[in-house]
Amino acid sequence: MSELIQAVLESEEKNDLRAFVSQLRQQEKNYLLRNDILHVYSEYCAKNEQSEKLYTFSLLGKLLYYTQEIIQEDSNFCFIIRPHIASQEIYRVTADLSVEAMTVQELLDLRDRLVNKYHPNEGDLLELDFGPFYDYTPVIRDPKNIGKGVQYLNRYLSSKLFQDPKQWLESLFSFLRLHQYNGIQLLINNRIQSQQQLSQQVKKAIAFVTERPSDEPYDEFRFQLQTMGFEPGWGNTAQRVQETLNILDELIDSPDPQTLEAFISRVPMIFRIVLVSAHGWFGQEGVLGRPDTGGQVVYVLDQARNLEKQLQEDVLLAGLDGINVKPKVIILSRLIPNSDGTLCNERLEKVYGTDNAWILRVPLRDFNPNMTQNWISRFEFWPYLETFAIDSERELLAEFQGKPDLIVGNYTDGNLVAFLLARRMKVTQCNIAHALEKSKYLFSNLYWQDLDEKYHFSLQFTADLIAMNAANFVVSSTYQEIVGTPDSVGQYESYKCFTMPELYHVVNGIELFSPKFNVVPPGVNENYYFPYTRNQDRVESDRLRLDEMLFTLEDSSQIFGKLDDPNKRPIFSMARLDRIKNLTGLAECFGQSKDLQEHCNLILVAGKLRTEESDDNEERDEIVKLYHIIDEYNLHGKIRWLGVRLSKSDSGEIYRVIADRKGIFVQPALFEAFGLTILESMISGLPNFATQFGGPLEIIQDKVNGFYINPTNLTETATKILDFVTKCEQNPEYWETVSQKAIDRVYTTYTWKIHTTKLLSLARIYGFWNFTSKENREDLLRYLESLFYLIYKPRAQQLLEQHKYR
Ligand code: UDP
Ligand code: LCN
Repeated sequence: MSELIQAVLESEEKNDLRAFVSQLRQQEKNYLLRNDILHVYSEYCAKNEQSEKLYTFSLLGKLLYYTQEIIQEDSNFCFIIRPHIASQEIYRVTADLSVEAMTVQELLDLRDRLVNKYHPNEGDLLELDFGPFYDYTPVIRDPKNIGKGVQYLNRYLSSKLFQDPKQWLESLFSFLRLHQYNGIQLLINNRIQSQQQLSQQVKKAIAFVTERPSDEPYDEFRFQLQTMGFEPGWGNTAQRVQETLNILDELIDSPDPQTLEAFISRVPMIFRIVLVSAHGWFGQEGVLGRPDTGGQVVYVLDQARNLEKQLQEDVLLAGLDGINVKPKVIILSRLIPNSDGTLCNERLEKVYGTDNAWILRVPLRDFNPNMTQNWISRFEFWPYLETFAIDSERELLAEFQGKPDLIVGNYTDGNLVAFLLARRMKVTQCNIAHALEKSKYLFSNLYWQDLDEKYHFSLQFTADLIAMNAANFVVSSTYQEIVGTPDSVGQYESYKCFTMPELYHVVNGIELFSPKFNVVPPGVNENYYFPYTRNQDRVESDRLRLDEMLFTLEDSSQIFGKLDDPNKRPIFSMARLDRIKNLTGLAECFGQSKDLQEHCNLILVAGKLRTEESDDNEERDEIVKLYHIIDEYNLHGKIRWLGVRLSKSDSGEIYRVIADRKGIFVQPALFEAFGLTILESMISGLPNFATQFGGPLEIIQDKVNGFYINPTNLTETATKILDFVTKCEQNPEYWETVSQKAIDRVYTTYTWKIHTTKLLSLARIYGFWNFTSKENREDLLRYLESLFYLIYKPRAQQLLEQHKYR
């Protein structure tokens, strides 16, 4: 990119750069983000005769397209350029247009100066740098392969196997001896004493099983195999055992990535899984739509169910049912004594539709009953996590009668608990962010001190850094969650380099090219969410009841608004009432477009109707704002706002009822990490108009199976919806086509079966890697522990002090 700046300077466009910089100088803001930069540039271009050419095709246009931020200090400008995904270059451009590269440290100092928090005379600030810990681990080279960690790792491991077969086969042999279930030895016993013997015995065993009828059950030849050195775990029939042994034989002879993956994926090593979803409300009924409780709960419950199912299938196939292997999945959450009619005060609750998946709730220690007996916002939860982890460890050991094989954290708090548990129990740790708040709240790090009273981001971002670096592997729902798009920074990427003024500087917060990152999107629960056309699976009385609730029922306790004409096409949205979800933005967009109101009604399902029922700041603000918009644009008669908490089956049927009326779903979030409502509504057959900021950009293919909207551009959004609606009025088949494509998209790409198969395969391969690699993570983990004890914990204790007086 320096070349691009150079090219601008050496071309005729140097004068444009000079004029643009002088225009920048007239801006009120001295910190411009990409949108601001493009805005100033388009204003600049508009004055030019060849404005279009200058904006789109010039060298300067290209340079500014890649510029994420411009910071003005005195007469100089700092350009932060992102020439490629996951890369950053920083330049100082002076008044006379000389350009020099700046270091990350200089940039962070500059940002501190901008908020008057730069105090060099008081000594240096703590600088966090995780770079050195990744120096001795493999890294992906091409950014397009970021998020395909396991593929890379398999290639890396099998090439090692190839280069130094003796050492690696030794490791493989030791790894195979490791596995047990409740004290019962699996795979190989001590009749096989060396790696050479293993490869001889494998050939013998193959010859033995090949002679047997392919469908002969394992139990009938178990003892013969045992005398050859093989224990349960190879397969449930002669054929399956033969296949598994063949794969191992091939791996020993000529290792390649596919064979390695195929073999490790069959190793029976995961039977007990913990999914940590620490903050409340975690339950199966009556929790969705409350603050903090949305997709994560849905995701974790579905994941638990499907993991159990997959583990059960794996156990059967591996021939382990004969020795009574019973997989168990525990969702670990907090117990909330004052549970407001939910089951969040119950210690143990079985997950519906499973044999052995449970929600285990562990109470917070009673520091101040006002806090610990009640729901606490996720932003206030930090002081309780360490003791929660200590108490949970005890309970988990008792419930499992031993250690788990995998700990999956969810969201910052769950990930930190997963780190503490994994460290104590020496178990593989997986991170799932769901949403990283750092990129959700603009300037959340730069102004952390101003926001700390409400959000405590200093704790959250420190916890994020600890957990994401500690994790053996990270599961993300989209590629852009890790490294964004060509023009926007990814959520994990935003942890790469940032300042927390007066607290610390992060010069390298995470290695985005590490193979620990894996994109594994979630699915939808197909029992509840399915196409509206599947009439045989729908319950007519529910359909009628929900149709009435959505469009005509008068019940002011939970429904606001009476429609003048309930038969207009419904524009539907459902979300928690937090600011980022931006339901108020959708109401405003609808309010500003008389045309849209002509053709459609707006139907919102959104948690609550009254501020006095809410104990969440953002939720209260949003409620007030929504009423204000309804009045301001006089939307009475055109909008229904349902403050209901739906059961799972009702929430599925609601989308279908909207689809019966050929409605559409709008997801107007200012940023959406992934967006389960998009999958739910698509599989139900609803054409979607979803935010272009975040995950929906990967779920939907624009104008094929849905549409992108820019929710900050109300006029454009209204026009897009109106165009679609008019097109459907002229040609009803258009709605059907988009609807069918939306359904197909989910079935082909977003299923829990795909998710769990991949997740378990990751858990096994990363487990194997940890075992075989001589990589010593202890130094990294010690560094992270220091952060935890020296930064996180004292701050958490300060917050606890404040909580004592609430
Ligand atoms: N949901 C619900 N009732 C509501 C609001 C949301 O049942 O009033 C459900 C919705 O069906 C979806 C989840 O909560 O399953 C929201 O997940 P999403 O990923 O869309 O957003 P999040 O709330 O996690 O940010
Ligand atoms: C949190 C969010 O904000 C959503 O975008 C996701 O869909 C949900 O978690 C599940 O991962």
